[in-house]
Amino acid sequence: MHTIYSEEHRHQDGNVELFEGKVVKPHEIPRRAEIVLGQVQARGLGDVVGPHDFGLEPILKVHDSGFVDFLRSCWDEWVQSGRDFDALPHVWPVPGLLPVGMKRRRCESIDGKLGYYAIDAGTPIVAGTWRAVYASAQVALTGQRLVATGERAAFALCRPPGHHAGSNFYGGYCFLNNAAIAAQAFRDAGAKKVAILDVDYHHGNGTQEIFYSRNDVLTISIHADPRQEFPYFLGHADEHGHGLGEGHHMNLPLPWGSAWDAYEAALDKAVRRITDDSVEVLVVSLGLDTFEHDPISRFKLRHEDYLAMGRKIARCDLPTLFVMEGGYAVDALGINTVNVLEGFEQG
Ligand code: SP5
Ligand code: ZN
Repeated sequence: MHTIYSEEHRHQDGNVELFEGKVVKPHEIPRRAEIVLGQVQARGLGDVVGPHDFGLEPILKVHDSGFVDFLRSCWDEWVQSGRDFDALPHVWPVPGLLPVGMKRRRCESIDGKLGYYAIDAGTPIVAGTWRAVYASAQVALTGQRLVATGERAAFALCRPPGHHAGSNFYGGYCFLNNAAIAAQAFRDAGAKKVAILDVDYHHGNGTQEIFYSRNDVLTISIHADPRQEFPYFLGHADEHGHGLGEGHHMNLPLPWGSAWDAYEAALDKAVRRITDDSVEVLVVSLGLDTFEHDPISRFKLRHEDYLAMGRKIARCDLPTLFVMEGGYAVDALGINTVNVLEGFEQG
């Protein structure tokens, strides 16, 4: 299968992340994408191609225009306010900070805007963030085009990742929701029903939010239980969709320490839900932070489990776009990623 890759990702290179009470070097670093690209080439997965530029239009079908404007102008506003280090939020409009009965208001101050749009303080915005984020979305859209025009599968080597970003918020190292943008593009290219299967260790809260009230995009996430793990406030087993979307969302939370046996049972449920529906195309949010040696996660998947994961995803028997998400055991990230993709091609 083709891999879509852009070097623009290197412009997202933050200095700091607030992590477990400390200011640490970011886990989400440029070397992640370079390691994956290296494995794709070393194992001869297929040609590597650059992205086309589809512009802002397909992004604005998923994301609020005020939010996109904020991502584009944030760094300049931050610098104009006299700062020269990473832009991070430090105060949030929780309900008690609003007058009773009033909606939260977007503040003119850049600090207010950061708190308005960010869900966490782990996701630094730097000078090159928008460049990298825009290219990452175009990488996903280019993969979408390849699959929509007849390829069985494609691998969008997106960085930064996307699944924590919602229609009007960013965080969890994510800014624009690449998988959601691609899924919407499949709809706009004529697919009647699209499924997004999210196998990242963390719940795909942004993807859930974007499609929660819709019945044309089935969203399924297998992840660490939010009662224990980031993003904490969403991703529980009893969230099934709302209104028209009722029954078109599925969360499969698993406890810390889960290994392949428990994971495989959840993946079987997800595959059954997809094959029971009239889904025409599959988008996989491919996070590899379920790995046993991931530094920020607590699942126990091993190298060989990713081959089995790819074979199982192939059982859906659908045109499939893989979109890169998380995975922070950087030295193993390429092996685990390409294992899924090779497993899929064998399956
Ligand atoms: C795309 C993606 O994988 N984003 C992950 C963002 C996670 N950031 C917060 C991590 C907080 C980890 N705290 C560990 C507590 C339990 N081990
Ligand atoms: Zn993750």
